[in-house]
Amino acid sequence: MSILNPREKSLVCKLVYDGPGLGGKTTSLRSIHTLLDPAQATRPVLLNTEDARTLFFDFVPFDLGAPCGHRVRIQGFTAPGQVRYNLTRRCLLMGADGAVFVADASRDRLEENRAALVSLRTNLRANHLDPAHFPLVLQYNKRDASDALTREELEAALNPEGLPSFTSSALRGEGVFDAFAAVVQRMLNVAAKKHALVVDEPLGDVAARWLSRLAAPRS
Ligand SMILES: Nc1nc2c(ncn2[C@@H]2O[C@H](COP(=O)(O)OP(=O)(O)OP(=O)(O)O)[C@@H](O)[C@H]2O)c(=O)[nH]1
Ligand SMILES: [Mg+2]
Repeated sequence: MSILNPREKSLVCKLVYDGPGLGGKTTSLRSIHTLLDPAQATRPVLLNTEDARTLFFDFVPFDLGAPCGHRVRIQGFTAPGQVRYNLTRRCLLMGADGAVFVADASRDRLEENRAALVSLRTNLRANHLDPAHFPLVLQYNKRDASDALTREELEAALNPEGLPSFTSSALRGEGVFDAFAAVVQRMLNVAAKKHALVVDEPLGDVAARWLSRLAAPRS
């Protein structure tokens, strides 16, 4: 759960990238890290198998500066996508403040996406987090794949709830940051409300604006 330290004026939130195996969670987190920390002052922690599949988790801390006078840090995690690591995914969601579901837009992965999304919601509930009110955004990755489903097909199959959704190619660094900014906005607004953090403008809105300015020169 988000931690507010009033003496240090800092807020720390936990963000988890979840989704089916090989969908592009690790690639997405690395792409955000490259944009937010081009000098690579912080090093991602990647706990992989030999063939670069996530084994436990990846971890990258993001420092979003001090919007509204409070230093905001995001602890970014990716879960291992392989079906057999469900218990690890469940544990990683403990105390999460937001999540990005990275779907694989490849046509033959639709059922795995569906199952992974159901599993994410089950794991949220197991952690006493209500999926209906939890800051969650969908990222339809691998839109560059030749057999990629269209945005409309993915929306119809995965998003009847109308959650915020974004198409992306993590490999090309496209769309990933938009999904990140959207989840950060929701997550920080919820956290600020929970901690009764009084600021002129919703904290998440200020952070999202700062993030979009940061991304602007690249688009
Ligand atoms: N074509 C294409 N390939 C991608 C994209 N994103 C990731 N990949 C590739 O897909 C493979 C898996 O990417 P990862 O980021 O390791 O996937 P993951 O979701 O972390 O996988 P697990 O850790 O096993 O759950 C790698 O070979 C990536 O280079 C994308 O947007 N387009
Ligand atoms: Mg991974």
